[in-house]
Amino acid sequence: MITLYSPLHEHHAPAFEFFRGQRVPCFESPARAGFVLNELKARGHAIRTPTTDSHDVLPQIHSPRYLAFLESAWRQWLALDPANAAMQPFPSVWPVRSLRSDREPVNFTGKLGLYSMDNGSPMDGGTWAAAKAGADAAASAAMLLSGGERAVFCATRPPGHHAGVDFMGGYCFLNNAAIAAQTLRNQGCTRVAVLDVDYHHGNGTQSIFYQRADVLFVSLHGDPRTEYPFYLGHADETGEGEGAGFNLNLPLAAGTPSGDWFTALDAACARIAQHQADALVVSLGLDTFEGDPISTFHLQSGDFSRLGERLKKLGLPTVLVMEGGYAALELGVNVVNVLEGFEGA
Ligand code: Q9C
Ligand code: ZN
Repeated sequence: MITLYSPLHEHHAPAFEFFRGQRVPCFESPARAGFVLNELKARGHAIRTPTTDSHDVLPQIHSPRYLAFLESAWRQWLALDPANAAMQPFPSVWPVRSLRSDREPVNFTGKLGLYSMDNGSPMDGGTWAAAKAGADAAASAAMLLSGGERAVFCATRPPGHHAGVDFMGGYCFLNNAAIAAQTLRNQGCTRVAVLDVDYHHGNGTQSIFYQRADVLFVSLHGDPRTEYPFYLGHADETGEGEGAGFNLNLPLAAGTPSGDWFTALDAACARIAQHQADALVVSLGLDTFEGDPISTFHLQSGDFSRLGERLKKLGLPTVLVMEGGYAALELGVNVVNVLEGFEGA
């Protein structure tokens, strides 16, 4: 299967994030995509640069004021003080319950909090270009499917599934999976399914499609009672309005054994088959891996081949978009195992 890759991701390389109150090197690093690229090349996979501009689909997923902020955030940060070039902006105040989010503050910190769900999404001068290149890859993959391609993988970073209509979060800025799904709809697919297998619930993707019946969202993930993002991803979230019945969450306890994970995957696939989708978008997080430094599931590298085989059996044109996965050394093997499992099935 074709992989879409843009080297622009390298420019998104913030130095640190906060972890247990300490500054630590970012888990979500350029090296992640480097290991994926190396493994793809070593195992003979075709790699192409994205060709479709996501400019027109972006405002179908994200709000104009959020896009305007994201595109100009680094310029605004530097305008405060040229010395900020060597610093990272982090939000420190958020419009939680009883505070207003309809008025955009003039103050940069005020805007950053308005457009963030956490303080865990470090930015630098290359963040917009990298995120936009990822969105372009997602749109390009959808276009390749409408041109008859069976499956396309987007080797994207930063990831996207925590980003909502008007906020960043969990290392995510633009929701690549949602952009792929919407592009498929624009290209004439009547029904699309998004399957999110990242360790963390895809709160952004769920919220974007929560009131829509045309895009089914199905996710298996660590139970939000104990796992990030904590405030979404429960089993009783089933969609609302037109979207009632078109959202399925399968939360799993921290530490869930791989056998139970694959049982949940079967339930997810059964719901997708029932949707009679024209196409599938997979939010491919690899942080379900045993060796992941911030997650608690136990998938082995060989299990990712089995995941690829199971996805293939859905029999749908498929876009796979890379999400999380922080055991960087093993990330390439785990990703390519999914792709080859899919191809071999
Ligand atoms: N600064 C994805 O896998 N952050 N995002 C933990 C706190 C939450 C993971 C560190 C993990 C987000 C796409
Ligand atoms: Zn994740």
